[in-house]
Amino acid sequence: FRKDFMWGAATASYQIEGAWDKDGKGQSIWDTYAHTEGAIEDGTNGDITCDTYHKYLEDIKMLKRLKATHYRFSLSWSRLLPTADSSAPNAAGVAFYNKFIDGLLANNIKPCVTLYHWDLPQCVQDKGGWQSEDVVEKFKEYADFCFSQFGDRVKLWVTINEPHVQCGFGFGMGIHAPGIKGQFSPIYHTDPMNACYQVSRTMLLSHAHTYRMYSSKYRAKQNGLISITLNSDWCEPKDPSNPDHVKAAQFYIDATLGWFAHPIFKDGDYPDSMKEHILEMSKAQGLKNSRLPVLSEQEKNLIKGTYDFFGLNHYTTRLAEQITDETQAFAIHPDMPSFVYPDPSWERAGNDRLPIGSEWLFIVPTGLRKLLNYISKTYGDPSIIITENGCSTKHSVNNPGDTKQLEDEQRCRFITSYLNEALKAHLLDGVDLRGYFLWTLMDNFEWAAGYTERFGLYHVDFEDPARTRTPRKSAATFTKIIEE
Ligand code: GBH
Repeated sequence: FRKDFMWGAATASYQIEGAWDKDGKGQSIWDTYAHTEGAIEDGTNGDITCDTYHKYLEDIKMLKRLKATHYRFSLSWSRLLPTADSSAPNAAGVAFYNKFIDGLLANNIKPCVTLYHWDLPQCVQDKGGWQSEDVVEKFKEYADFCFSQFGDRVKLWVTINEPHVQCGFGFGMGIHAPGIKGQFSPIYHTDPMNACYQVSRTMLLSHAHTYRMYSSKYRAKQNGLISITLNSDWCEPKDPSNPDHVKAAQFYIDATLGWFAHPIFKDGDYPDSMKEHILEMSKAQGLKNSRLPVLSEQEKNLIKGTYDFFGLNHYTTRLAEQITDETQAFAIHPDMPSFVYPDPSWERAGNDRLPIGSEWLFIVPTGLRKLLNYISKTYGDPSIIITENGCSTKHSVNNPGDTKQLEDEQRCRFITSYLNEALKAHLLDGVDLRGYFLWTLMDNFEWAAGYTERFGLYHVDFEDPARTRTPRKSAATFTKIIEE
């Protein structure tokens, strides 16, 4: 890897901070959602979680011990701007992030800051949230505030984390905050506006306006890099000699990664395959226009090229074939003509006692190399930073047989093998890879799965008021790789 390769771990505000209502913080949609009966698998929430708001010095020590050169974390919008009004900031919130950033830098760890990792202020949600055009100005105002406060020291910015997941889970299936079940969901066909696609547009516009504002107002003085983080599985045709399977695999990548990557990294617009298929599906339902909003020439020009690097979150791989009447029930959503599934021979995240970690996570290191090559070829060889990659175990606090799972052999192998494939992409294939952030520094609130899925290099004891952090074996493995 390059001499200046970024070695880090990643987290997100709602997943680690806690102090959900302390010192003037406003509420976010995740505070609301996690407090909703039945929303979270184990009935928990992020009220306290790792308590990083009070224990941030420990987090910095852990990063130092890891020998991380960088740390990716996100800011809580509602902690900084409780009413989403930048003329009325929360001084305690600003002070917290200042102490945190200064602490990192004092230990020679460079911050990579995500502005938005899914915790929209509830007051913005109450005015329509991502479904309203007004959010674009609000997001820009928030970003402007963050650049003005922290941009003297933060040189690496991510606007939005995984817009695809926010759209699909928050507004389609409704299994993440704000929990709006749209037409996107195979189960609920209640939303004629198709919230999911509307939201993808306001997210693209928020990102693009923010990028351009940084360039015109801050870049010359602060000289940082700014982009977006997109998540993507790798996907292969079940039978590479079958053209339908090839098409299905390509469609899956287009409609997940390409949905945001084509507009930003290619030509300002959604992939043709996606536009054509959604139009066809919309017409079949008797609609005159496509549910996918058409981007104007002006919008396309605004969005195109708004990146300084390609932020990639990658975990797993799927096989694809075209959907049939028998497999329709397993479609991710009604507009998805590809049936995707894992190869049963692939190893699953998990361990001997609980053989399945996250249901969706199959360990396919070669997929990372292929995906990196695909991004490099499709999007004109951008600098790529892997902003997340990691592996989980299932962990039930109510199971007396459960252990801390400190000897996490599988996670050690996961890190080593995925990094090895990333190295091949860099050395053998010439992909411009700039950094790797492991998800995640310590066990934390895993969204709808609560505390049942653990991705941490450090175990966190959520029953202990001190939230004691204990390094797993994988922490030492990661450090050894960084050192060598
Ligand atoms: C990341 O998303 C998030 O950025 C991070 O906050 C999170 O903690 C981390 O992953 C680990 O999950 O439940 O079968 O419907 C990764 C992308 C997309 C992966 C949704 C899991 C759920 C599949 N995620 N997917 S399923």
